[in-house]
Amino acid sequence: MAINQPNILLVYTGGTIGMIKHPETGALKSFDFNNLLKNIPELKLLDCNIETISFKEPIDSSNMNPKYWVQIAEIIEENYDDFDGFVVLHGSDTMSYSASALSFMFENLAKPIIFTGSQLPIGDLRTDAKENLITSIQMASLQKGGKPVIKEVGLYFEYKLYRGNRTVKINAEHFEAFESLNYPHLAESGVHLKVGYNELYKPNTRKKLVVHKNFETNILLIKLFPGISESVLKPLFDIEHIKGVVLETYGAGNTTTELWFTEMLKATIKRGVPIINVTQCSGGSVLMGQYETSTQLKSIGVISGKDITTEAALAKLMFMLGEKVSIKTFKTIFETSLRGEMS
Ligand code: ASN
Repeated sequence: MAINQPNILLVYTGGTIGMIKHPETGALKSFDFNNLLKNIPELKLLDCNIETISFKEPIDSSNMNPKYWVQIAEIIEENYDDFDGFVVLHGSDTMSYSASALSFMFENLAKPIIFTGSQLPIGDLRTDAKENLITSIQMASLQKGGKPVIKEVGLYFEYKLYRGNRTVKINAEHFEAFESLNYPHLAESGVHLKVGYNELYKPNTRKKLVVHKNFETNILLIKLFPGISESVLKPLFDIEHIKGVVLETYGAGNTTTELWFTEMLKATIKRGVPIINVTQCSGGSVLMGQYETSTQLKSIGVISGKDITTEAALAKLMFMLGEKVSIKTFKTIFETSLRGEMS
């Protein structure tokens, strides 16, 4: 390894970036990591030392789950002291969920963990994979006074670095596949790499890194729609082992005021099951009490997700339930920003 150059660990989990087309069906399928590296000789030109670790069996990120999150986190944890930054190659479909989850897992993170991937495989002539990968490595290598510039979980795609837990996948075709509507991007790649120093997360770096690995997956995500019925919804809320609910509501956190609905939520909260209110809108915030159609939610103790994304709300709920946060403090802690995921 060349000295005085940042050491970067590349973690390959799968995703389109490393896929090839099945010769008969034409469907994209994960391929091995060496194939991916062969396609980017440019990596040798970067001013950093790169080492790589791959999932034994790379996955399409639609198969992502908390067990894999722990696998990614353990790879990073085991190598934390030996590297200055980490780049996680991941399918774009669930990248925002994973980036959110990892942000909660790594408390007092003092180094960059940058998620990236691509819309076209690395072997494709018009691929977006090269730029995404190369610039992600450069972002992870950025240093000031011998210390990493980025000390959080980021997501880099199509010339922009975002805070991972603020992103959503907004397009299945465009190279610009992600957006962060409630928080500005952290950096931009043009002729120069432009870093928004004011936007970067500033953790307490004197505190020791703690890696949390427990997630509760017995939760519900319910998206409201006009006509949603008691007969369908009630049995779901009555499931005994449901530990938490994310409710995707209208606008600024509004719902139907029909009595059955409010009573159902009230009974669920009484059972000690937290209900999180997030908006279906891509941008903006929940503000319970702004309309009559959300006042009832506030009074029964529904938790405000404020301007959190659904992806980050799910990860935060699974994480906090996994950490066995007491029901007494659950609301206060959920409504507090833990990793810059809400304003
Ligand atoms: N299905 C792929 C995945 O998420 C999509 C991609 O990476 N662009 O693994």
